[in-house]
Amino acid sequence: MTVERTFVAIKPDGVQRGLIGEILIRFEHKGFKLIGLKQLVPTRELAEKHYGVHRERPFFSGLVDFITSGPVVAMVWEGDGVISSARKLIGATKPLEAEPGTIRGDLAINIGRNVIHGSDGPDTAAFEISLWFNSEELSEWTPSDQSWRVES
Ligand code: DAT
Ligand code: MG
Repeated sequence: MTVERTFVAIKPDGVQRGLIGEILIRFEHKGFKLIGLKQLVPTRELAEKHYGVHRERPFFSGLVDFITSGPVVAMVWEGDGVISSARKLIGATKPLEAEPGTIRGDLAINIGRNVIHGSDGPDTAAFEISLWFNSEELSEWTPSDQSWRVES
């Protein structure tokens, strides 16, 4: 497995519903390493770039309205296989189809209010990390229990 980084964001519904701690703990307990964390209200420009791939979809303007409607908690997580593993922790896009045990499966019912975003592949992860974070906002560090988490 390769060490990867992925971009994860708790959307405004997750923040408004008081789910920040509940979501952070799932990534911490899984064993991934937190590299960057901040709360911000995204500008329309940032949101439109972030969801640029969906620009032509009918839900695009509503999605941008929603994601800019309040604070978002933006994160970078690092670890072996973290990009696809984060997507598994997050669950299916449609919360009613997301498995119990996943974040969306446990915490959401509405596709337009599905609580959390996670990058869907290596190129998207690199693009989204550089879109949301400056390099000085990212911490290089070694957890003291690192040898217990990763293959040596
Ligand atoms: P994901 O967030 O699982 O990567 P996506 O990239 O296909 O899903 O879509 C981005 C977000 O857009 C998704 O989290 C919620 C919203 N969305 C997707 N499909 C939608 C639809 N059919 N109606 C309303 N919102 C939708
Ligand atoms: Mg997506």
